[in-house]
Amino acid sequence: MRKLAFTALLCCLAIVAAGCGDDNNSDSGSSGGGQAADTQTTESGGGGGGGAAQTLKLSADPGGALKFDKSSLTAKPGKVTIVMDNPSDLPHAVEIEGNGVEVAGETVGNGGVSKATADVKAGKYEYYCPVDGHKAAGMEGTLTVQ
Ligand SMILES: [Cu+2]
Repeated sequence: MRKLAFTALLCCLAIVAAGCGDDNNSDSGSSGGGQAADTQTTESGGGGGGGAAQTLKLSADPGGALKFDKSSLTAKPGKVTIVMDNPSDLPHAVEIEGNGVEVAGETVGNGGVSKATADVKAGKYEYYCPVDGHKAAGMEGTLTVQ
């Protein structure tokens, strides 16, 4: 009886662990038929994921100017999340675009946080605020992945 319950518990843990590792290791290298980047890979290996997700901090201009506090960001290939704080009185969001990737975060008001997560490869991407007119006004930057 005891043993059965314990096994069930282990089973749950294994599922949780697999769920975690799942997202991190998308670059399993030369396994042949990789196609779409967003294919859900089910990896059986437990243990710490290789490429940890990266978080890049960004902030909208607190004074209400249509710009971010950084005009360039760098990251390594893999999963990247841009987290943008919005300390201004205008609504803003952050979007990552380039090389077939286009991910927009939520548009948030004062005190809000907009997040955009993308799986990126080496190359240049842009990030910008998708709110009407903001990008054109200069609310944009370059994300370099290398
Ligand atoms: Cu904006």
